[in-house]
Amino acid sequence: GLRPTRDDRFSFGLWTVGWQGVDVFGGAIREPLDPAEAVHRLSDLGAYGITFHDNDVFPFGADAGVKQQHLAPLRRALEETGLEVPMVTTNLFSHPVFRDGGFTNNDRDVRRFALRKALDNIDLAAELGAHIFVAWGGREGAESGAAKDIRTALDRYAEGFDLMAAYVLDQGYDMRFAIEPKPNEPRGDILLPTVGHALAFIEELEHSELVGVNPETGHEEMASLNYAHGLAQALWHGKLFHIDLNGQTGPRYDQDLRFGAGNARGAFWTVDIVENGGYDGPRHFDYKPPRTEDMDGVWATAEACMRNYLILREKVRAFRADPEVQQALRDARVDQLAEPTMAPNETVADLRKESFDPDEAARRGMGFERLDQLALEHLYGTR
Ligand code: GLT
Ligand code: MN
Ligand code: MN
Ligand code: MN
Repeated sequence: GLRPTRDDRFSFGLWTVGWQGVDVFGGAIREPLDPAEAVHRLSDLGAYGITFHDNDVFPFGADAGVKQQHLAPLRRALEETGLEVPMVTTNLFSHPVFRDGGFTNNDRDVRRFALRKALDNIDLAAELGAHIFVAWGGREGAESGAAKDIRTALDRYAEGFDLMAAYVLDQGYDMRFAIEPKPNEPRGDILLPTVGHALAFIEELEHSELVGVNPETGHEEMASLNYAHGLAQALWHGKLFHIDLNGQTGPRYDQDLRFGAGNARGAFWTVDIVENGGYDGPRHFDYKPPRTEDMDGVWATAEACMRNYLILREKVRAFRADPEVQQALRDARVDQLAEPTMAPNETVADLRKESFDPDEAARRGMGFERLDQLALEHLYGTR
């Protein structure tokens, strides 16, 4: 059905429904949202979990006492609702000290401070039972040329992940890291701008097995990339540790629309790969309720994220179960792609002696458009 249940494993960042609407051109248009209230509301709507940055819950610079004061009502709300905290992340971008980033800041003191802040929050994440620690390095980047030596910055970035990974191993935490790529905004050019960049970076890390990616719909689409393809490649590498679902309309600023808005066709293929590609983590929404909305509008968007996911899940299931689609898939030779190009004991010599008529093969249409039209008709609701 279209009613979310806990088994659907929908989660939301506290910063999503809690976004006060501050943007480059204007200040807050909504009151601060109490994290405990967010937990209760999201629970009532059918979510199974919430995620947060340290400073979504307690203020920057809070000492141990102040931290606990802010954490107590959140813990109580989690207990009352049974909601989980599958993922936690650190804010290394809002405070002015992070104007040039955290782990890759040119200023060594700031880098050391950023590491301490992240490590403290890893402890909290472990305590709350989170198994994923997201790292969005939104301020790790540059607007200018010579100010940032990218190769050296990547050394420091890797040093940061190596330290955090060694720390979780040392503490015996069951925790993995998920790097969230983004091409730009707030920096002119952000380091690890796409899923592909992040995957390559991860392979250079000391504990690469503990590090994967957290791709966000809008961030890949800002780079004109195909989000579903990015998810598929991350899965292929065994690196899809977490996902940030939202909506985006092409390459422009980061819109963070509710999931299913924006590129609806992309959302269809996103749900298809998430459901059928072997991903078993939370269906996490990272979006921003538009500034036009009051709190009723905020809860309407949260509900819509889950509802749109479930609508698309039904459509994807119907598409995959449709006998005409199954025939069209065979006509498109999708099954042939699964067959290795070389048979088990074949050699290059076998390959060479085969006769082939390229002109005949070149006449075979692929039948992709008919297949794609069937998908669109499932999406548009005519099948
Ligand atoms: C910030 C960013 C998101 C990240 C969050 C995690 S914070 O809102 O725009 O894409 O996922 O740090
Ligand atoms: Mn995100
Ligand atoms: Mn975004
Ligand atoms: Mn965002």
